[in-house]
Amino acid sequence: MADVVAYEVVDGVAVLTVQNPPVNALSTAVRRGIVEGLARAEGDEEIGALVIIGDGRTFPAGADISEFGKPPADPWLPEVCNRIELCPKPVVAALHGTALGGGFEVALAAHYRLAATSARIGLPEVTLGILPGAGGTQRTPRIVGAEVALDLMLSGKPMPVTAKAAQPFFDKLIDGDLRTEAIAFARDLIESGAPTRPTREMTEGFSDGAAYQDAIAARRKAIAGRPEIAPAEIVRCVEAAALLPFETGLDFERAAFETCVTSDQSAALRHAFFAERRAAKFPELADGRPREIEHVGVIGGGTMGAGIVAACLDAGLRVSLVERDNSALKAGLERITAIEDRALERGRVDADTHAARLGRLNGAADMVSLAECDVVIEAVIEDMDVKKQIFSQLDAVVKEGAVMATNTSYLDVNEIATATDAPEDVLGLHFFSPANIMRLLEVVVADKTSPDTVATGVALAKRLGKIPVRSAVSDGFIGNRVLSAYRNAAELMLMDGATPYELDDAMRAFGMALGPYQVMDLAGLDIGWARRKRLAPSRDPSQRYLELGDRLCEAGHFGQKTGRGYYRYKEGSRKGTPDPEVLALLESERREKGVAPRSFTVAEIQRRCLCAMVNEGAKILREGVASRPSDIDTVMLHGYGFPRWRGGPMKAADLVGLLQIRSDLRRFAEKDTWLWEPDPLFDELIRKGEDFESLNG
Ligand code: TC6
Repeated sequence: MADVVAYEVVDGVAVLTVQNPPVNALSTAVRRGIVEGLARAEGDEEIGALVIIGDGRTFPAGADISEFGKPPADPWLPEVCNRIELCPKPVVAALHGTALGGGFEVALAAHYRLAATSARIGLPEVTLGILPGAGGTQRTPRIVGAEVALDLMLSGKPMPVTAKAAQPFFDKLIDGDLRTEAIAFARDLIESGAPTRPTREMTEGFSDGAAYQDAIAARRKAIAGRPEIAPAEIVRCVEAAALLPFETGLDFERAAFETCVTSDQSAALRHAFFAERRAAKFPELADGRPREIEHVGVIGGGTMGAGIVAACLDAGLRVSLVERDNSALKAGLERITAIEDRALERGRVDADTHAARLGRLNGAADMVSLAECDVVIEAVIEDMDVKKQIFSQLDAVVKEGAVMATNTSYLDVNEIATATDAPEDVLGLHFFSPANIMRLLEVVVADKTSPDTVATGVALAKRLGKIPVRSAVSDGFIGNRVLSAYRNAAELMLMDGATPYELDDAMRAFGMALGPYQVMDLAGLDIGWARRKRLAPSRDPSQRYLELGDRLCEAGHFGQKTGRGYYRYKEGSRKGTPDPEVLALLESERREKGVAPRSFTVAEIQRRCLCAMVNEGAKILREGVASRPSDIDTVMLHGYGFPRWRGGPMKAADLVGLLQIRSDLRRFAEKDTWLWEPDPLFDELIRKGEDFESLNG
């Protein structure tokens, strides 16, 4: 195996090339390799300067995230950075690709920095619940001041090296061959007798003390009250950089890093990072080969269909929209145009791109136009008969091997597939609204879906920039099943004495983007009502059922779009206020049912909601609907506003402890056993001393 850090001498310059694919993460071996390379170059009189560069697609994109949470191995990255900075010979970092996190910190510790013009830099540690703990919080502000440093560290977003704010970091941006230019630059340093230039000695970033303090104060205010630990620690460290001597600042940073890296939040955020990458690994990809996708058909130009079309156009695909008649077609095309116009108005695309996107779109009121499509996605109303009729017509017009997908949120994809003669080409692609923005895509694999069809679905997801998650056929797949359990828990608490407003406040405090009743008002109460009516004949009469939602719908209160739902909305406002009539309806239902209301603490509301989600998650796993617990987490993080810093419901349960969750479930199960009875998977895992993480593979 080649060394993870290659050492080569060119013309008196030692070139240290990190070669640790895919992203040159700074693993223990890489850190050792860099330190060894430094020592070798320092001890060799022939060497006048060093270059650190990355092989393959990028300069190191960070510390090796999989090493956090394990016992630390020497040398630590902060020591490596110090070694670089204290090297008596000039060290040049030559950046390309994505120089992120610890990778960028290595560059900050070097004495000179060059970058390919296409490179991007960033300090995304905050997205993992940590901070740039290899001196990044101390060195960055010394070069660029607090404003830009905090921008990089708190947003976590990469910045092109060509951005104005990035200029102070670089001595030169390179258009040509980076390695050749870096060696030439190092040669010039040797020839001119240029000194080392330790970042720790720089003071440019502190030159405007008032601006520095203002930036700190503004960020502190912006994050006040937020539950995440890392942003506050970052602000403290950047403040310390200006107040403390460098070495003391490093100690300060180290303590703050330890606080972050050992927190549950960081464990959860690291879990989320790997979970969304693991989700894309479908077993079918071992055999399945994706078919070519250039032309997509979408049937139905409503809100969801229009969003799907926009997502495809934005990804450079040709799209044919089909609607049932010309007026529906016109409305659908207008919806799509409006989405693309908004992107133009907001400056997200230029006029040429906007025109090119719409130029790839055509529409028709009959299915014949779908004959040449590689994939067709049906996005019409949730009605099995309508869908089956569409699929039988579709089967007759599409070319051989075209993938036929349904965007159903709940219906049985196996049954839909029976309407065709090619069930192996049928699968579910469950988009989330707005489909051109939401990154989650549940890829529903039916009994007869072929591996090639699955591979094509996954390839399409990636092309659209989505995170695909595999689900088997099940009423509500993964996300809507978990959501339904969450809502059942909420409804039972309402029945027993809580208000929708207490529920929403408690779940927002838990970290959900919106409370369950706010979400229902936003999505439209009529959607759930239609489903409840569909399922009414099969509802178990022994299960307690709150009728409040049905009463609201019968009164025409469908949520935000009608100005009334669980909340009241002023004309044009999305912010609701509690509605006393809703509370009166609730009280009267409780009276009718003979329920003596009791109060619920915030903690109990949160625990009941979490337990309901996790218990359903366990069922979903045991039934094989989801492939692994982390897939359920990915769905809930990306489709349902579950707080990322909790890692998703299954990770949150692991962090609470499965014994505790099972004991809570047993306690809740004294009433409404149908919802709370712990799934047998809990016993199985607890017996083996395992948790959900152990099932992630
Ligand atoms: C840090 O540096 C802290 C420093 C302070 C220390 C004291 N480690 O995303 P992709 C894997 S914190 C380990 O699909 P892309 C990834 O799991 C770190 N593994 O590729 C995947 O593995 P798989 C700060 C990593 O081209 C494979 O590489 N840095 C790491 O879409 C490909 O990844 C970051 O947060 C890592 N650091 O995007 C950057 N990075 O094939 C995190 C990637 O087995 N990384 N992997 O599934 C990224 O944002 C992106 O990977 C990317 C490339 C933009 C670099």
